[in-house]
Amino acid sequence: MRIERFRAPGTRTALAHARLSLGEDVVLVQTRFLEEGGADTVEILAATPDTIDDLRRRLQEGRSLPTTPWLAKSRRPTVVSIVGPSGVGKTTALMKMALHESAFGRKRVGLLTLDTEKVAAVEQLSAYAELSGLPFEVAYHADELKEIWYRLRGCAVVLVDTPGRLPTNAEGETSNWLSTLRAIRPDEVHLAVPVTLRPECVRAIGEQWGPCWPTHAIPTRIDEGGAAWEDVVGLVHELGLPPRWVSAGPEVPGVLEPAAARILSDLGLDVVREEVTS
Ligand SMILES: Nc1nc2c(ncn2[C@@H]2O[C@H](COP(=O)(O)OP(=O)(O)OP(=O)(O)O)[C@@H](O)[C@H]2O)c(=O)[nH]1
Ligand SMILES: [Mg+2]
Repeated sequence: MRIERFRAPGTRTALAHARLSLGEDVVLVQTRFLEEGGADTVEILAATPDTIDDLRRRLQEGRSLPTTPWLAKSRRPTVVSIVGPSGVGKTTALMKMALHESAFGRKRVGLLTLDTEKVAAVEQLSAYAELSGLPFEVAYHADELKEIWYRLRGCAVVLVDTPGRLPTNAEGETSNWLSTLRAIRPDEVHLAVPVTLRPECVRAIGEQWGPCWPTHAIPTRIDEGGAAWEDVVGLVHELGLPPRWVSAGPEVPGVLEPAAARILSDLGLDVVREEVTS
C-alpha cells in the first residue's frame, strides 16, 4: 500500500516523479497549486491502484456497526466513543451523531461524558442533552459505571465523550479517563482529527491516541483552511482507520457526512449505497 506526495515546478514533472516512484499506472488522488519560496509549485498526491482498492475496502468496513458476542449476551446498548486532542471537535461531532437520523436511525440515544476536569465541559454536553431531550450521565470514575448503565438502560445507543487530554502520561501510565473508557468497553472508538493538519501531526496523534484502541477515524473541520475531500483520503491513510462519518462545521446538528460514499465518488469509484442504520 503506497500513497505519496510529490512536488515539482510543473504538473508534468510531478507526474513523472510519481510514475517513476509508484509505477506507470499510478492513480492521481489530488493536485494542488502552491507558492513555495516565491515560486509556483505543483503538489500531487498519488497512489498505486492496490492502495485505492485497499482504501475502498477500509472505507466499506467502516459502514456497519459490529455486534460483538458479549454485546449480544449482555443486551447492553451499543457504545460509541469519540477520542482525540483538545478542541478538535469531539463534542460537536458527538452531538451530530446523536441528532442525525442517518447516524443511528430512530434508536434512543443516551450521552455519557468522561470529560470532568475542564471547566464547563460537563455543562456544555449537559446543555446540549437538555435542549435535545436526551438522557445524560457523567462518569468521574469506573466505579460509577454499574449505576450509570442502570440509569441508561432504556437507550439502544450510548455516545461517550472524552477529554482532550493525552490518554497516557510521559511514564506511559493510563489516565483516569482512559481507565474508565476501558472499563466501558466501547464497541467503537472514533478518533477525531482535523483534516487541516500536516501528515506528520496526524501520524503523531494516531500514535498518542493508540492506547484508546481506536476503531475508526472521524475527520473534522473539513470546512476550514481550504480543506478538500482529498485531505480526508490523506488523513485516513495516515491513521490507517476507516471513517464512517466526516464532521463539517461548528453548528449542531450541522453537517455529518457519510464518509465512504463521498470519498469514493470523489475518487471516481462506485458510490456505496446510502443506508440508514436502524
Ligand atoms: N469550523 C469548524 N469548527 C468546529 C468544527 N467542529 C467543532 N468546531 C468548533 O471548535 C470548537 C471546539 O469544538 P468542540 O466540539 O468543543 O471540541 P472538543 O474536541 O470537544 O474540545 P475539548 O473537549 O476541549 O477537547 C467549538 O467552538 C466548535 O464550535 C468543525 O468541523 N468546523
Ligand atoms: Mg469536548
